[in-house]
Amino acid sequence: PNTVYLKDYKLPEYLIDSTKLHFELQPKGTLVKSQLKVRRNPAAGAGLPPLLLDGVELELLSVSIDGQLVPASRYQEIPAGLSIEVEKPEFELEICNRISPENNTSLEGLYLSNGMYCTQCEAEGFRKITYYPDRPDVMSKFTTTIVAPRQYPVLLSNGNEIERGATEDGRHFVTWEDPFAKPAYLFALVAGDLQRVEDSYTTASGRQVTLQIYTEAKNIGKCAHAMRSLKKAMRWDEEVYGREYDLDIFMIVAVDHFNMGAMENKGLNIFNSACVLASPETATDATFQRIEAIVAHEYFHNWSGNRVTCRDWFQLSLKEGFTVFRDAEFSADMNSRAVKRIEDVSLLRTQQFAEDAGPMAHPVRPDSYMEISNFYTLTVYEKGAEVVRMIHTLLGAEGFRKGSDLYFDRHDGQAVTCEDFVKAMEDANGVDLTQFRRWYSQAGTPVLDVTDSYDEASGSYTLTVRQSCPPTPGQKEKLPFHIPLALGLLSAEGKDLPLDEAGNTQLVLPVTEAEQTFHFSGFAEKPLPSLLRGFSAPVKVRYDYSSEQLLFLMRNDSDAFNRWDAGQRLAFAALGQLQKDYRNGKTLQLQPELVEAYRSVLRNRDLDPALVAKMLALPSEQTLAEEAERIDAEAIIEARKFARHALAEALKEDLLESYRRLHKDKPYSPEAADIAERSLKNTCLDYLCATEDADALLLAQQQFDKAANMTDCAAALAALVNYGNETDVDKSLETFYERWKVDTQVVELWFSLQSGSARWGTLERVQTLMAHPAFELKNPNKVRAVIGAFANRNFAQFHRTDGSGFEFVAQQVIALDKLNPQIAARLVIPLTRWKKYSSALGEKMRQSLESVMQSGKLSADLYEVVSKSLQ
Ligand code: HT7
Ligand code: ZN
Repeated sequence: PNTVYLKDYKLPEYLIDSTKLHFELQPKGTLVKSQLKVRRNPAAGAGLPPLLLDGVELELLSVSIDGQLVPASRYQEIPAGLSIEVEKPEFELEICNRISPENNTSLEGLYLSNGMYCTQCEAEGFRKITYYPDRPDVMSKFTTTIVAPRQYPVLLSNGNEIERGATEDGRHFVTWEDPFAKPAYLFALVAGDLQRVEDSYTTASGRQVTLQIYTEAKNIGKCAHAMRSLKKAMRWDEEVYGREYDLDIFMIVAVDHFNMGAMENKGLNIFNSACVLASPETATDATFQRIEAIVAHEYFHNWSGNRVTCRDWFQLSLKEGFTVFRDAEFSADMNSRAVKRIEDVSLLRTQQFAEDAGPMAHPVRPDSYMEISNFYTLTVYEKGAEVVRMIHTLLGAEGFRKGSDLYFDRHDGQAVTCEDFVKAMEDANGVDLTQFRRWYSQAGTPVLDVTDSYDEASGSYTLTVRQSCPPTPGQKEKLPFHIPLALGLLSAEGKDLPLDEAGNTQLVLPVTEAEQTFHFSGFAEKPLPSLLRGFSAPVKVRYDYSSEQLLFLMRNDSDAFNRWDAGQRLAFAALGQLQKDYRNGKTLQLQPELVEAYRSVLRNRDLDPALVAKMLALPSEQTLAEEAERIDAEAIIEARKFARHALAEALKEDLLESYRRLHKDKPYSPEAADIAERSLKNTCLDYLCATEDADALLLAQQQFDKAANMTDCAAALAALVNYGNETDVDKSLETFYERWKVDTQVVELWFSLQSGSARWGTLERVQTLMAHPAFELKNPNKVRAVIGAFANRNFAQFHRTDGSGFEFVAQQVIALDKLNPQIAARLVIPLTRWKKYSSALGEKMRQSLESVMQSGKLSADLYEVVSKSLQ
């Protein structure tokens, strides 16, 4: 496969002023007619070069220019699509082609999902529908007519419906017109036998917008939460960003076969069913919150992505990083801010940091790619959002809003770059972000080594910060980043000390040099630093805290994030010691301070229960692996298992007291306060079951038997699966399946509970699950629930010392690549980190990766990931 470079970007040779599409839907042979008003781009240069149109797996039927059939001698089918000779600077091009949605298992372009036609065009899926300049900087006004048999009563596309009627042969048609120019990746079409729920929204300026959510009839009762979330998101975007919705209708469609979470097509968002459908009986609190976040994320794209879009795919973070930042702030405003931050940082630390340290590491704005689908990464999305957050921190909320207003005003209707975004922020605030731009171009996770000193005589305190960044592929040396380091200093009483003459108790230190010193004065004793408050930059901070200092911060820091982080540091240290002792064959013993710290957190009734639940959670095995110099999987597993068990034994009474207090018999609500209580209650239940006491398992069994909502039911089932006796677990799993086999989302949960369990999800059981009638290799949700959960969450079974876990995943990747390359390339990622493992296990991992490479011709997606990982 070819490598595409950012440095090679060239303006499009031709522009498309309008795009008229006509579809005649047939599973095996859908006819597509496209009529394009083509114009030579005056900015691209002189002359009339051939018109190059992208096209993949298309059957070309005819080409006409200005109503005349073009002879085959004047165009050529080339590997990338079609090349057409051009004679004049403006003309009307008509192309007819045929495609086969039924055979499309890649879920890109036009495909069928449970008998419903739907499309996925981002990033380069439109070229699987018709010949077109499939690049985001070609923006066009689309009109779409869909003709289909009556068994597909609902026919949808972007914009507003302008016509509908019957055809002479008994079919029907609907025509849609989108008044906003857009790139082809935002095109969408849906046709099916769907039901809808409808609501309306009045914008701040008083316009009425119709809101519709479409699903299969059986799911119509599961749309209320998404609709509520959509209306909240619309209001929030008006209040926080001054952004109103711009069409008369906004539609969401739920689809079962989908490669990602959802897609922000203009006016017609298409969602993975798992990210839109929920009811208290079938969805957990985590799902309710995820739906709220994803509905908001896709809605926010209407401005950050659609009205202002990306010039090229290297700029992907322009829309994704910014939109993830926007949805994170929305979720923080709707729920607990601290808990949302902890969740996002945990994801970043485990997965994005691992990506930054691995063979596929790339900057937030990559310089090159073979397959763009591989760059929908945690770096582009989550680190990209952190970069936007840092700009917010540096400018303050007001300055950031000035910047975003200027950005939207200046670039409305354009396809722009990350540079344009930063420039708008600079211009609106009169600041210089030159050095800050390195966050877009340099990969890797910076490390801050912090030391301090205190001079008793003068009462002055000095903080020294050294920054470094490890090399990443293609980038050996890094220049210093501009890092906003949020700092507080605590007195011996645990109070925030004033840091400057204005009396500020928190400052954002501008760390810009490789080594830098910051001075503070006026202290009667040495203060204790609270560093990187709120995780103000995506970096690792090393400071030599003692256990006492961490316990002190856990109790006293006014920054909730850093209270949690102090607990994590303490747990890391304890788990590190346990790993060492395990390797040296010593008897394991948990540090008593950690037990007491957890006890006092559990007893603290002033804290948000959701925060308590987070503070009680030990760092995951994946997080411990990311932090390790060299991964010793067995030591990680044994140390963590021991610590969990020891904590559970020591805190038994407190856990039971909290469980009883929080286990209430009240109707389900997805409100933050109720979610928080359920989260702490179920954390306690899981710890209690870790003792494997019969009483605790009985509690779980009772909760499972009586649960009136899926949060409690699934938490109890998970505890039973992880700790219960085999026959009982089998029975509970069977009962659960029989009750819920009609519900696709619940069956996915049932799969992932088993595959992700270290105890239950043995390789043999996972293989049995793959043979289950409800499993479908063509459905990415099922693949993620069984194989993904095994590879990413079942640390113990995936890392079996005989390497069979790796081999299993490698085989599935090979099989999947033939059906759905995007999913195969994602599933292989856990195998790519082999260099970080201790030699025997690392070698087994490398061999499975090698077996993928040797298995035959790989897709470009999979080839890119595997070849870069084997280098
Ligand atoms: N912008 C959307 C990305 C997306 C996607 C990318 C590649 C392949 C399939 C896809 N489905 C959706 C979703 C988002 O980030 O909002
Ligand atoms: Zn997005």
